[in-house]
This record gives sequence, C-alpha cells and structure tokens, in this order.
Amino acid sequence: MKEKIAALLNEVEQFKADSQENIEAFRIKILGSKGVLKDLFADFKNVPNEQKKEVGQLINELKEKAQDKVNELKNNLTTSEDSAGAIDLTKPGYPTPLGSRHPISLVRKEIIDIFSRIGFTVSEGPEIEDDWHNFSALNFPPEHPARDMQDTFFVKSDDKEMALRTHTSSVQVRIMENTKPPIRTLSPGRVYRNEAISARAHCFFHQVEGLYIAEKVSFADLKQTLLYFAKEMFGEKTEIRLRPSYFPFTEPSAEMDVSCSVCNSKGCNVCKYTGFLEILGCGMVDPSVLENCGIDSKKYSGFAFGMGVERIAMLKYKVNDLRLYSEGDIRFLEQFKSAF
Ligand code: 2NL
Repeated sequence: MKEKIAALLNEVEQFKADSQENIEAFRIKILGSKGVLKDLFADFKNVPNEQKKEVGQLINELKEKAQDKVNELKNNLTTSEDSAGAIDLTKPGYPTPLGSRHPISLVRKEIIDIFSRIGFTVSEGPEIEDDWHNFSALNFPPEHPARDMQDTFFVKSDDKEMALRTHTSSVQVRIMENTKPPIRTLSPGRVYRNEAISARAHCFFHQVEGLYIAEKVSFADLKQTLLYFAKEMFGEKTEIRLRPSYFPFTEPSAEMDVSCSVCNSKGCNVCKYTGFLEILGCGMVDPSVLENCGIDSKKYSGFAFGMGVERIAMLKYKVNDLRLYSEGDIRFLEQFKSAF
C-alpha cells in the first residue's frame, strides 16, 4: 500500500494541465467521491495496526497535495487567461449613472413654459450692472437703503462703480430702452443681495420677472394673467389673493398669495394657519419708469411682476433650507429625477 501511495504522490507532483476540463478530470480521479483517495481510505481498515499511523499520515499528505495542486492549477489558468487580455465581449457593460436636473432649473423651466404659452419671450442681460439699469431708471431715490453697501454688492470695473444686480428688472429696463411696445417678456436670472447666509436668506438667488407693455393694459390684465399662472403652476383649484404693497418701480403695487394646496386653505404649518402662501410681487409699471426708458406713458401702460424661484421650489418640493440649493449634496440633487 505504501508503494501505491508513493506512486500516486509522484503522479500528483508531476501532473500538468492546460485547461479547466483537465484539472476537473484530475480532481475527480483523485479527490472525487469515487476517486483514488476514497479507495485508499476504504482499504485503510486492512492495514496492520502497527503501520496505521505511518500509512494514515501518507494518505493525508496525498490528499493535501492533490488539493493544493488543483487550486494552484486553477489559479494559474485564470491569471494566464486574464494576462493574455482575453476580454469577454458578451459581458454587459457597466451602467453609466444618469444625472438629474437641478430643482431651480426645473422650476424656472416650468415658469417659462407657462408664460410662453401666452406669448411671453425670454430675455437675458448682464449680472454686473451700472447704477442706472439696476436703480435709477427704476425710481430708486438716492437715499434708498438698497443702494447701501449693507444691502448690495458693489464692484469696481474699469474705474466705474458697478453693482451685482439685485433683481432682473435691470434686464427689462434694457429691453424697454431698445424695443418699441408691445413688449411681453420674461427675464429669468441670478441676482445678488448682501445678506448673511441662513436657512431663509442667501447672498444670491434666482428670479423670474415678467413685463407686459402695450396700449390700455390694466390691473385687470395683471390679475387675470397671474391667476392663469397660479392655476397652471399649483393646480386648477388654486385661488389667488392680492394685498396692497410697495415697490419703487410700480404703482399701485401688490403682493400675491396662492391658496395653500397642502391643506386646501384649512390651515397647516406650511401656510402658518393662514390658508395662503405668498409667491410674488407685482404692480402697474410706474409711468416715470416708462418715461426713464423712453416709452410714452400717455400712450402705453404695463404691468410687471417678480418671483423668487427658490421660494416656489421650496413650496413645490417641500425644501426647508435655502442652503441645500447651492451645496451640491448628491443626496439632495438625486431626488429630482424628472421627465425634462
Ligand atoms: C419680488 C417683486 C417685482 C417687478 C418686480 C418690474 C420691472 C420693471 C418695472 C416695474 Cl422694468 N416692475 N418688476 C415689479 C413688481 C415686483 O418683484 O418680490 N420679487 C422677488
């Protein structure tokens, strides 16, 4: 029996294989359930007692060597296949993760789509503005607090005092200066305010302003246009409420609330138990603003409105902290998968 085991040990040591099939055949022959080792263990009971220890050790050695050999051959075979550059072209590819649109982009697009259906075009302009387009043309008196360093970022450009625009009305001033009415345009864009950053305030945000100038435009036109917008944006059942307000560039001026769709105006913590949510400011363009921009205020009148995109997105997506919009946290951004 010892010679038989020694011969098998030799066979195991010498064995070479160039394919998985050969290795597997070898494994079955030696280690399989009907293999050589099985027979050896079966014969073991016939070994004389004084030889049992020695023969037992030899059989175990054979088993370990055979197992090691199979593992070694298998490893060699897989690494040599890889290093030979064998690529399995039938394997499926790694998926490329799709990005998502930013909630500010989604809401801005939705606002633009709604107004473009009633004939509004989109106009854009510079973010660094001169005093005239950001303040003076819009009736801001010289001592107005918005002209203070505390409220507005001022920068020097070619030795000229410039401001980071505080609203996109500056774009609409440029449009009025260059276009003969009728004018029906939206100006979306980023605006800047010198404010301490918190959950409810940021040093920049996004606005969409609207401007409509033609003959005989009335406050009724303003109200019906904004009612149409509110219903498109927040649902057919939405009601609006206009409260008197003040802006330097409109007269009369108003703030608009929409009925709270969270509680159907019954009162909840989103609308602070008022049943309404403030979403924009609006008014009839002050005749002196029209004149500042070269438009005859006796012939033409118009309305204007402005809304904060962050605020509308907060209501729509229940976002409770303005800082989330600009931190770029992928866990926040991934929640806005959408059709467009
Ligand atoms: C708000 C309020 C408003 C306007 C913007 C405007 C523009 C021109 C003339 C007159 Cl060129 N008005 N825009 C009017 C009323 C309100 O914005 O709360 N925005 C976030």
